Amino acid sequence: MNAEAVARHAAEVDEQGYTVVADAIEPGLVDALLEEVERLERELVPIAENSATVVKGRPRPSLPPVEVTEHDWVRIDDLLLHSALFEHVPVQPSVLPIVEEVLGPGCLISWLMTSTQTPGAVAQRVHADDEMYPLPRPHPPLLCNSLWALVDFTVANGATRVVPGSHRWREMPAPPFPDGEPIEMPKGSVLIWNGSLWHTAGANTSNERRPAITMNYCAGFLRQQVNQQLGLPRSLVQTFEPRLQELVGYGTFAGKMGRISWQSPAVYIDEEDDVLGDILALRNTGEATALRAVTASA
Ligand SMILES: O=C(O)CCC(=O)C(=O)O
Repeated sequence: MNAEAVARHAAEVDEQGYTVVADAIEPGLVDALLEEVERLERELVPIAENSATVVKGRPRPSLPPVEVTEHDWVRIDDLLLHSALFEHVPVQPSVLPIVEEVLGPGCLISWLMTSTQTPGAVAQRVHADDEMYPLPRPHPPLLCNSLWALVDFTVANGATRVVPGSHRWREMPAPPFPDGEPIEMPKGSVLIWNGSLWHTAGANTSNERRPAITMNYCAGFLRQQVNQQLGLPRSLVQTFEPRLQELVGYGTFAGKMGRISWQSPAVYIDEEDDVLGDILALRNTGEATALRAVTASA
């Protein structure tokens, strides 16, 4: 995407709170992602549920199996953990530059998951993704979400609905909730919005599923909603391209935030052993000495 298009989309996010990038994703990748999402929905063990949500991921034998057909909204979290194919998502050249323009270059992956409205799914509560941040609104962009349409989004199948301009409101989303405007868009399009924008997944009144991927980024000075450093084994992160390693958190913000012993965590990615072992050994020696001193003086 050229600089002019990036600036135009970022300006739309600034002005109306959202933008749509048509034909953002190459058709072969969209089809492969769709296939992979469907495979995971078949193969992963559900680990958490509530009345309308199934979140799937790591097996938890203690939880009873959940029939997907009982539910109308299926989500799979931590997609980087589940398949190498999803590594294309956070670094997508038609999306990431727009997000970087909105949040700044040090932005991070906050979450990467599926959002599938199955037939009969009710609408979500109208919400803003940044509701949990205890800051007066409006505020500078903290989150920027991108929703990837893996099929055509229509009013009938539950296209995302947005409330234009609401990212500039002082109020938190509260009843009576506005209906919002449906964003109908062809398969392969990506809807990008400021995390303060009021929005919702629409009700799916069709007979077709509405699968999507939600790739959410946060500003580099914020805590990521999903813990990407503990949630992704280092042996897996070692295989990521450098930009993806940064996006999951192996870098610093403003040269300082996120550091380890005054270095970027990036320097530790490829170490097989505990690179902090030497420091730990010194700590243990120091502790033993200090303990002896305490015992002697007691
Ligand atoms: O799936 C959608 O249309 C929207 C999802 C969403 O709003 C969310 O996850 O916060």
